[in-house]
Amino acid sequence: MGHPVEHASRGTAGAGLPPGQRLQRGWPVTHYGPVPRFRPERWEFRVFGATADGGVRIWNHEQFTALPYVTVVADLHCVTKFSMLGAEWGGIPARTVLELAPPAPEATHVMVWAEYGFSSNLRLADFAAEGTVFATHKDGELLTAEHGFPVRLVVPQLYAWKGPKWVRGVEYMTADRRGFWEERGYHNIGDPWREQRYSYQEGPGDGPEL
Ligand SMILES: Nc1nc2c(c(=O)[nH]1)N[C@H]1C(S)=C(S)[C@@H](COP(=O)(O)O)O[C@H]1N2
Ligand SMILES: [Mo]
Repeated sequence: MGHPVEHASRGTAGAGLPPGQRLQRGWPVTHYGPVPRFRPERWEFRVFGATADGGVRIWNHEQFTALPYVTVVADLHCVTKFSMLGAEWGGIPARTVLELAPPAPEATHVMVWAEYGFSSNLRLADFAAEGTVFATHKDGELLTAEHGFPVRLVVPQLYAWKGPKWVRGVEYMTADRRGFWEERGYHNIGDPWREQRYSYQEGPGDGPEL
């Protein structure tokens, strides 16, 4: 892999299946729209919005993938009710992005942006959780195109739609705003242990008005 492993973290693996989920054999491909083509010379990872210094931070592919590499063992829970347990994700911790391109003190949420305008919103605390990782690898192998190469987000404690494949950047936000699926009927928070699948289940304070 060419990267030293800085530390391994447990993510949320080992906790079993959240309510209503069933185990899936293998690793299905689930997403909306086409698989984007990776163009290394045009690819960049952009951190923008409510940054601490008001600026924009950009890494090209070589720079981004040279950031410290960690592994996280975490389960993947799709809201359509299948789960994949015990994957070892390798990549760059979201915390590293927060350290190198810090948000303004007023930032409360992030929008993670992917190719074709796909997005998902997260509370800053979920983004900053120890297991949240911009994965480049799974089980020691580079991600394939359909699974998000070159970079996908893994947020172990939330449903998998909260982890965009083909990530291109992060927007720091001073108020919550809904991402792609959060605008289209899925829950704004998406905690699988509380079965927060659909927006009609949201309580006061769970998300912005629809
Ligand atoms: N860019 C993008 N990322 C996405 C999606 C998508 O539609 N577009 N779907 C999400 C959903 S609903 C799931 S379950 C996982 C599936 O990841 P996999 O195809 O690697 O199993 O990707 C997530 N990331
Ligand atoms: Mo999903």
